[in-house]
Amino acid sequence: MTKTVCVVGLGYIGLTSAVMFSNYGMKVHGVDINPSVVRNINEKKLHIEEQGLQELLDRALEEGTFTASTTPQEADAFIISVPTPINSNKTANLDYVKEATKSIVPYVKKGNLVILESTVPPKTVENIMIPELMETGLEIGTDIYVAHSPERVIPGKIFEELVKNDRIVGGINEKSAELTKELYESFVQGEIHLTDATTAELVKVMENTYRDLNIAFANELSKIADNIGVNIWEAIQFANLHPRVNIHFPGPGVGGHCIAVDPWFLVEIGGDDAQLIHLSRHINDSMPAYTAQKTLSILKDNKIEGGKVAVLGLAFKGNVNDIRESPSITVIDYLQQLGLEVVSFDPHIKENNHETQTQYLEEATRDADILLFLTDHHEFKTFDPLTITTNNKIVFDTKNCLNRKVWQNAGFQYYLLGDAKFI
Ligand code: SAJ
Repeated sequence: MTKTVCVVGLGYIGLTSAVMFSNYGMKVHGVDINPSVVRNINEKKLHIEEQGLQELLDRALEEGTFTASTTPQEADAFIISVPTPINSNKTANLDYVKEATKSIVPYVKKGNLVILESTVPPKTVENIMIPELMETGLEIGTDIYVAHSPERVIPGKIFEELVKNDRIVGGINEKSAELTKELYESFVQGEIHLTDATTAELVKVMENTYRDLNIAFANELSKIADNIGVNIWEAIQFANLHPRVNIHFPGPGVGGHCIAVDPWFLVEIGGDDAQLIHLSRHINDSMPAYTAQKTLSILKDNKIEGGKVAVLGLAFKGNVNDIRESPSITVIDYLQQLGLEVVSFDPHIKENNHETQTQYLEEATRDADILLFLTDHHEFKTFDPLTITTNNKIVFDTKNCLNRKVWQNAGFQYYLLGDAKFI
């Protein structure tokens, strides 16, 4: 039975998994190449926002079941959980996976298990990790075991989903998969399904690509609805009453480090066979420009030339403080290119990450000609429009997160993305 775990990469997935293992009977050592991340963690300061994380980290540090540093340590199992971004030409950047694997080589001993958690293009375990692990001089598959155990958790509900979700575990051989299952069973209550590493890699990328395609469909529908006088949100809700239909929802774009990135892995390896996936990426990437253009049209419709936009929401989605690949940033760029002045506010992002950002709602809205909601944070849903001072009373809701009646009763003109009554 595995007793010690070394987790490489202390981001959303690495850190949350590390504190779970350390609260469920393992002794865990976490590694991050960024010394300030390590320093903060050791001082119980979080660099990421996730419900329940602070308590679990505090307990693990106090009980001594979790330590963190910038270098790996010997352990029974190694878990690699590092970013897998895309390069500017949309090809997968697997440098972090390669470097992280290299970094554990001096510490890997006979009988150890090495698990990749990061989302990767199919064949990464085989083509990138295995050659690095061969440097240990140990026999792969008999001396050391290797598996892919992709995470499936949604930011905002990570701890609930880490426990409850089923997991797909792919080993380079049966023993590798079995050992990985045994390790995760310490806290996973969902079923753990075993397969080979390449299948597990493909399954994970397929899941996120499914969501990207579905959202692209919703975004395309929202553009059609804008032109024909239909509220797409209502239409999708009705369509989803069909027992075999589950259309996702439109918005100002698709962000985050997963859904907007992983489909490119399939485009890269699929080439001409991945046309639908490729097109969906383009549709979703077209939404920030579309949103900016609609904002300008609304202003023009109200006889406002130029004007100031208060952008509400910088995070890539509601109730997180993560701005990676956030469509809000791209929307702001387009708004500025269209000659509009922008001030932005996000109650979840406590440090100014963007030149337009203010920490004060009042400062963002005071002289605004339009309030542009780009993220469905719960704080926004409960805003009382009567308490908001603006220059013009116009609101554009791109996430269907506001109560139309409440805003209209407060004297605002309410516009909804994907609602033709629009303009
Ligand atoms: N979005 C829409 N319309 C929707 C749903 C989402 O426009 O109907 C947008 C969001 O606003 C956001 C983006 O899509 O900008 C992505 O958000 P998300 O909530 O769909 O996904 P992530 O990136 O937070 O998490 C996804 C999850 N994958 C799936 O649901 C298949 C999660 O389970 C994965 O673990 C995670 O990717 C990951 O790490 O791969």
